[in-house]
Amino acid sequence: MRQARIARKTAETDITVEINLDGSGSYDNQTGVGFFDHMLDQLSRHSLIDMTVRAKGDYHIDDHHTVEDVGIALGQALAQALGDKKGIRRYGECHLPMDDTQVRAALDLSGRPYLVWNVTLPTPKIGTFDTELVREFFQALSTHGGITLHVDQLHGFNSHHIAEAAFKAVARALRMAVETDPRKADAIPSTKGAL
Ligand SMILES: [Mn+2]
Repeated sequence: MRQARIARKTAETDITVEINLDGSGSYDNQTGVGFFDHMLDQLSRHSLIDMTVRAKGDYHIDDHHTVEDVGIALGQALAQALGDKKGIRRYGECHLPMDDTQVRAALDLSGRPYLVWNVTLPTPKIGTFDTELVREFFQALSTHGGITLHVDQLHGFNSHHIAEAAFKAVARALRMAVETDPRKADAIPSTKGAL
């Protein structure tokens, strides 16, 4: 069963994450940060990874620790659920249009964290949400999931659309990468024999 549960408690945040890679995109995400819940819902819905996230954070400071630490826990959950990565496609990509915006995501479940982030959110806030936290989330996801992740904004001028297109593009790319390749379901997809 490609599932994982991560509980992570620090002086700043208290987080639990449950995922099922072979899900149907059902979700129940409650982080105390409304826009971030909306983004996590997109991540689940468009990756078809079932996702339950509960987070309590030090919101009296700001939302930074909560968003970053959910990224850490979700990355850890992905790595754990993938296990030895036998049979997966490994690579995923997507060009995701959303009205004025197009974002491209390309990723490799390589075990080698690397984030390339060519995304410019034109406003500092989306509602009460700090737009710089979008990058913080994907940095944490990449680092703790062992994901080489490239996200490029091809165009777009609306911050909500750009952020949402980034989450949806990564979701679609993840869906592709975690899927089983029926032509090679019994092998780890690397000539090194390990990922
Ligand atoms: Mn939206």
